[in-house]
This record gives sequence, C-alpha cells and structure tokens, in this order.
Amino acid sequence: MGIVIIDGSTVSNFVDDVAEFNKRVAELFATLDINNDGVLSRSELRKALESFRLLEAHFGVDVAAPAEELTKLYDSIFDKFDCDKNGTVDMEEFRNEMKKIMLAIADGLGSCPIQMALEDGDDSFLKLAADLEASKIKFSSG
Ligand SMILES: [Ca+2]
Ligand SMILES: [Ca+2]
Repeated sequence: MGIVIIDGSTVSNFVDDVAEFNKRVAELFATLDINNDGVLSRSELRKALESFRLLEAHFGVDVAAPAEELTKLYDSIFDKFDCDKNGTVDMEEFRNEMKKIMLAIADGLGSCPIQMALEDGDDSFLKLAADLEASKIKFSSG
C-alpha cells in the first residue's frame, strides 16, 4: 500500500509518450485478453473496467447500483470501445478509447493533484502514469 500523487500533466504526459503508452496499452490488453484470442469480449472488458476504480468514477459508475443497471452501463461502455460494432474490442479500438479516457481524466484533474492510495500489486493505468513520471524525474535529476 502506497500513495501516489498525480495531476492532469502526469496523465497527459503519459499519453503523449506514444511509444511508452502503446507499450503499456499492449501489455494491459494482453493481461485483459484472458482467452488469448487477440480481442476483448464483453466480459473481458467488464472485468477490466471493474478493476479500474478511477474509470468507474469517470464513467459515473455507482458500485452500489443494481446488477442490471451495472450491466447496462458496462454494455454502453463496451459500445464506446467497440467502434466498428463487430462485438469485440481489438487492440486499436482499445488503445484509441483508453487514450480518450486518459485525456478526459487529465482534463478533469487539471492542475489539481490528487492522491491515490494504491494496494500492493495495483497495476492501474494511472499508477503506471505516476510511475512513468517518477522515473523521468529520477532520470532528469541524474
Ligand atoms: Ca479475448
Ligand atoms: Ca470492434
């Protein structure tokens, strides 16, 4: 358990670093693609969204909502990701939508840093953003 502090620029710097962002997205995608068929199904994406607490906040998911409502909501999020409406989310669709979400979060954070409490083994995208920022600070200070 640790605390990271992130603000809008932490998140937008992460997205702007295309090589790093794409690499992280690819890693995340591989983790989420439980049956390794190269695409995310509805249930795979839902599992992913459930594990991203900040994304839930971003989409206004009320975790205490009834199951059918949650399912509807996750379906509507899936439809956002599934740009070509073929019923699965491929890597490119996933990357495009993650980018939009991260930039929207960055906008929302602006220059007001927030503290995030992290549990051990937490590999949320925002933590990755914070890690990247930390590693850059380390490099630039020698
Ligand atoms: Ca899959
Ligand atoms: Ca698709």
